[in-house]
Amino acid sequence: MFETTSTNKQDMVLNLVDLARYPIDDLDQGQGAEFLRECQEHMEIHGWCNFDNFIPPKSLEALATESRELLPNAETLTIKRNIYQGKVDPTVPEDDPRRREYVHSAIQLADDQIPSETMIQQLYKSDLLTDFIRRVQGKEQLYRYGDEFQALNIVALQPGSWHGWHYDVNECTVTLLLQAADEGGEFTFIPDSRTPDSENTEIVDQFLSGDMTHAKTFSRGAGTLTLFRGGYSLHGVSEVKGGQPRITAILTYNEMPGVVAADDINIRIYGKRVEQILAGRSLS
Ligand SMILES: O=C(O)CCC(=O)C(=O)O
Ligand SMILES: [Fe+2]
Repeated sequence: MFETTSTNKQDMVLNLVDLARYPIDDLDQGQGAEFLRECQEHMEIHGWCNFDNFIPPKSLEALATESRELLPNAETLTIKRNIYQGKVDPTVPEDDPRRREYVHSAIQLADDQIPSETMIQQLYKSDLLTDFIRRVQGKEQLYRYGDEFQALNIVALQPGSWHGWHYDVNECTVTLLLQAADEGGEFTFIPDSRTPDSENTEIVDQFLSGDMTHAKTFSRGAGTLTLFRGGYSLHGVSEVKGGQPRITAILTYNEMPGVVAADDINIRIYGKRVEQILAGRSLS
């Protein structure tokens, strides 16, 4: 097990990440600076970066076991939403696939269900990791999302489940695959399918009608860290097949500090449990 007591508290990146291959603890000189430059260039050109074995097998096992042990406390959420996770543009025709609601089920731990002493929570809280992501995403400032439910989530998709197509509400989401599906469960996306001002509707419509020509997918083994612009890249996960769930940690970031989601959005995502927490607060 890894030492996480307060007397020996160090950035969890130093315990878990393959720093020989991904020197994110030393990005200002030599190999680290070269690595950062390559990542920035890749992000700029392709709109994503994929780091396989970012968490190498010896530390992944502990991290995956931790999540498997926490997941029995999670609820199964049924999430129904259109790709924008909000109101549909009224100018879009009635039969447009962009109006459709996509439904999926996931076993999901919200941030407040992931104790602060867990390795995954400490990895998320790592300033080295946040700063690496900030620099690859080319941001002046980047903060871990301030929302008490959404900041870090662990999501398990059971065989037969998928993750419906959507844009994230946040621009910047990072995923860490903790347990791969035996088959299927592929992260699938259209890099930069929209900008703050417009959307490539032709490609999006094609994708939603099942034509995957412009979709990007890559095989990701457990331990892979993926950066992309989730708020601007339509994405989801194909159906999980085989005998075991696909487990992923979702790490969210924001350019502004302390941003939180609206209560109704959190109730829509997390259901009754969060509704009760919020109702209890408004009474006191
Ligand atoms: O599990 C994944 O790879 C992606 C999940 C996702 O898109 C999300 O939680 O918003
Ligand atoms: Fe997403």
